[in-house]
Amino acid sequence: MKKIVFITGATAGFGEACAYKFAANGYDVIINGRRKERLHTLANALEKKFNIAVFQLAFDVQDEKAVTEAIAQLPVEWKNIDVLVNNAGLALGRDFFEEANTQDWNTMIDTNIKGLLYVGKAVAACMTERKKGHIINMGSVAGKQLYEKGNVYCATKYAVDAITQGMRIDLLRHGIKVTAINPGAAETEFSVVRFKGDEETAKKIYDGLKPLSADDVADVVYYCTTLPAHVCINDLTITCLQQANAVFFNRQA
Ligand code: NDP
Ligand code: 8X3
Repeated sequence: MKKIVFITGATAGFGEACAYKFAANGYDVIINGRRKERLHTLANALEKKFNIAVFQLAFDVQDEKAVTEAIAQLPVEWKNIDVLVNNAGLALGRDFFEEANTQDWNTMIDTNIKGLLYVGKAVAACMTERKKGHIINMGSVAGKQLYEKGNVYCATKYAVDAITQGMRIDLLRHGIKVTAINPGAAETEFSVVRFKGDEETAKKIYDGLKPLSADDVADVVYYCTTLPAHVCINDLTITCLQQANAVFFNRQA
C-alpha cells in the first residue's frame, strides 16, 4: 500500500521541494497552501511525472475552522497519513522591536505558531487512531538563537521548538514520531515575503553565500522518515557550510 504525506506550505520553497521528494519516492501527497493555482499546477506536475495521487487542500493555516473542516472532510482513504510536514510559515519584516509593525507580529504568530498547532492537532487525531505516524515541524536556527531585529519571528520558532518537544512527550504513548528540522539561510521565496516584495533587499541576505536550497532541506526531511521504526530524530539543525549558527556567517567577497 502506498504511503501518504501531508505537506503544508507546498506552493513554494521547502514544501514544494518536499512534495517532489516524497512523490519521487512513491508517496501519495496531500498538498496545502493558499494559492490554488499553484496547487493545481503542482498536482498536475507530480501526477504526470511520478504516477502518484495528489489531493489538493487549499486553506489558510491561520483559520482554525478551515483547517479542522478540511482535514475532517478528507476521504477516508486519505486520512491514513503517514507523515505530516508541518511547514507553512513566514517572516514579515526585519525591524527593531520598538519600530516593528504589530500586524506583522500577529500574522507570524497566527501562522507559525497557531497554524502549526491547528494542523498538528487535526492530523495527530488521524495518526493516534492508527497508532503510527511521523510529524515533522519546520523550525529554524532562529528558534535556537536570537539575532538583531529577529524578535518576534525568532520567538515563533522558539515556540515551534517547545511545541515539538511537548508533542513528542504527549504523543509518546501513541507511538508517533515527532521531529523538528531547523534550517539556516535557504534561498526560497522566504526573504521576498519577509521584505514584502523588495527583491533587491531579499537578495542581499544571501550575499557572499552559497545558501541551502529547498532541495537540500527536502532531502533531510525525507531522510528523517527513512529510519527504522524504532528510531526517531528529535531535532536536526542544518546550515550551509558558510553559516555557523543564526548569527555567524563567513561571507566571501
Ligand atoms: P516560502 O515563502 O518559499 O514558502 C512558504 C510556504 O508557506 C508557501 O507555500 C506559502 O503558501 C505557505 N504559507 C504561508 N502562509 C500560509 C498560510 N497562512 N496558510 C497556508 N500556507 C501558508 O518559504 P520557505 O519554504 O523558505 O519556508 C517554509 C518554512 O521554513 C517556514 O516555516 C519558514 O519559517 C521556515 N524556514 C525558512 C528558512 C529559509 O531561510 N528559507 C530557514 C528556516 C526555516 P501560500 O502563500 O500559497 O499560502
Ligand atoms: C529563517 C532563517 O536566519 O532568516 O528561519 O531567520 S533566518
